[in-house]
Amino acid sequence: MTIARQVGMTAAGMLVIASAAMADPIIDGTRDGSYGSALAIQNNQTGFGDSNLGLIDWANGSELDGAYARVQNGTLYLMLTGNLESNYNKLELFFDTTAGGQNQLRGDNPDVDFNGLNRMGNDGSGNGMRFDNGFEADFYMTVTGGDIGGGNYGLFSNWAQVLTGGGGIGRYLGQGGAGTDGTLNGGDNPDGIRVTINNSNTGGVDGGNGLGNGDGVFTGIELAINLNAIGAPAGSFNVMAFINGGGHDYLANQVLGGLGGLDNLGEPRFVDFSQIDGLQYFTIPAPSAFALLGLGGIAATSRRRRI
Ligand SMILES: [Ca+2]
Ligand SMILES: [Ca+2]
Ligand SMILES: [Ca+2]
Ligand SMILES: [Ca+2]
Repeated sequence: MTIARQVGMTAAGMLVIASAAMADPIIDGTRDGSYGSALAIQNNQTGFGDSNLGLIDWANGSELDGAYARVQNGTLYLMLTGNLESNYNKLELFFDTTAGGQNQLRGDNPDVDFNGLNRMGNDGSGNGMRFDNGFEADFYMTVTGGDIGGGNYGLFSNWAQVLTGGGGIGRYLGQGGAGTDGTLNGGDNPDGIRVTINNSNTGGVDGGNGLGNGDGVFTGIELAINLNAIGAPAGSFNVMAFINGGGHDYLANQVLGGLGGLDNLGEPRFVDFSQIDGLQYFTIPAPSAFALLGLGGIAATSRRRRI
């Protein structure tokens, strides 16, 4: 009887572990245990304000403390811990998922978010933000939030192709909010991309332009991106994330991977990440790595079991 009960409990425990490993992260702005270890941790203090409000929606500073991801069931779940100041500062995301793309941003990309993508690109004089060597962006997303009137907070997101020869299509994905399931309304969002924010972090890096440590933060911006919206990558791919000013016009020192103790970078068109030490992007493992090797979920479950 005792042995049977122990066997039964063991089987039940294994089922719990299996389901925890397989469960999709919940889009709510809080980092799920199933994300596992960080893919990038911030190493730079923030020059865009160290938020101390502790509110789910409003924040008085921006920082990117860490990047966490899972690829599961055809979806990239991406968790960027930190804050996005609710003054319409921007989170910028670039995805290098397929062959070709742009290592230096052109000036004739799709007009999204008040032409914000092209605000970082070539103004006709041959400038334009330049990525690390080998990073050739294929897709772009941006997220922003602030007062939509009456003291209410709104979150907004846009998406665009970044084609080798420019042009292509862009979309306003819609409006969401803080602490939601990420649903975006009123836009053109055929792949059902979801994004939300929990802006309540008061830890992570502090204010300044020296070295910082963004480890141990559990809230921020969380996205669910159908892989079809970013070129349906079958293998590993690279992502970079940074904070930009309200007009996509002033690059913060909040970049993942980090800058290693630099001041805000300023005019995006003059920024050249290949000239900044370290890799200002991070790598998302292939979907098969999450499914077969148990990256993230099983490791996190194992840690919990040992405690
Ligand atoms: Ca979550
Ligand atoms: Ca590419
Ligand atoms: Ca902070
Ligand atoms: Ca670099």
